[in-house]
Amino acid sequence: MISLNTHITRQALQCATIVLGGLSLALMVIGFSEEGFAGFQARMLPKNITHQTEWVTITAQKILSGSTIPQDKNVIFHVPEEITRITRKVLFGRKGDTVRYWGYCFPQNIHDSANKVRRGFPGDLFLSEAERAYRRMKLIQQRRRTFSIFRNLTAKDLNETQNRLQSRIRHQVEIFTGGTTCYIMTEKSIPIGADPDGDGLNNSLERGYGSDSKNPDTDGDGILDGLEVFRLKSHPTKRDSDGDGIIDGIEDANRNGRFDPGETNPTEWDTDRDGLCDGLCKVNKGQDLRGEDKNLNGIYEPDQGEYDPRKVDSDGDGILDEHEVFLCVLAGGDDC
Ligand SMILES: [Ca+2]
Ligand SMILES: [Ca+2]
Ligand SMILES: [Ca+2]
Ligand SMILES: [Ca+2]
Repeated sequence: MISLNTHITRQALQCATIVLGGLSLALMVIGFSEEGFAGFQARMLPKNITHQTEWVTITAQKILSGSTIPQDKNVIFHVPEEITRITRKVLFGRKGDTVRYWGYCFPQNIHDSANKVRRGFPGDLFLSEAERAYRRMKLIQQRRRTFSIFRNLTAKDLNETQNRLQSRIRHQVEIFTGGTTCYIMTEKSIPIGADPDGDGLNNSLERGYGSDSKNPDTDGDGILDGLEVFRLKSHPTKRDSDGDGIIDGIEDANRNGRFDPGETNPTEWDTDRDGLCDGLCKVNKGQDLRGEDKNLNGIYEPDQGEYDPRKVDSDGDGILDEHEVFLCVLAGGDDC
């Protein structure tokens, strides 16, 4: 007799689920083609390799720690139970704007849903932004090809709405929930991962940037890791990304990840480009310290001998800030 412990049993069951998932998917892909979507998959892959595409499974555990979805493969992934909800954008590292990917998620009870849906297949589709844009472009081309005033002159043709040519494939999934099994195919590899600290940067990307996946603001500068990476394009692990002495969260005063009017640019050391850095920087091969907001507090204080890092001529006297510093040095000033 072979005695099985529960751990092995659970693993075997998990395996069986994956195999079954793959099988039902294969059946659906066939169903997909019969419904007239044969060209859809072919758009992502050259025809000669469509039928020999490898199947890959990304486990819930891998998504928790962060993983990569390989390109041009049939990928099945399991959204971990630990995830209550995660947006499509965060789950796939916001790559959808530039990368074409598409997929669908199986309903929790596949057999019930299969009975309810008579045509097509049960489940919800998702398309990346780039895939949607590509499909729109194809649709416009198709419409141009099929309509000709010399051939299509009946009242029916002329009154035809755009719907006739539109595919029935619609983007549906924007939120993924734990316990769901989904299929995805992507033209370029993309990061996939959970986002336990809710900073918008998934665990695969957090590993890549070296940021802390359990701390939403790794460098403690007041701006969330996700905002730094995707919006501000600053360093999530560096408090002063541009090295001008002023920390990112003081430059981006409202900490919304944008360089707004009235703020200094956290990713450019000389916001007004007058030759003096926003805060305090070493010049003359490190011999002198020069800058505008010298006490690095984000406030322009002229009585402290500061210049405004947002203006080339802080006091409006017609002499540019850099020249004022030059004159100050010439006069032998010790705090220029
Ligand atoms: Ca995160
Ligand atoms: Ca930060
Ligand atoms: Ca700075
Ligand atoms: Ca400046």
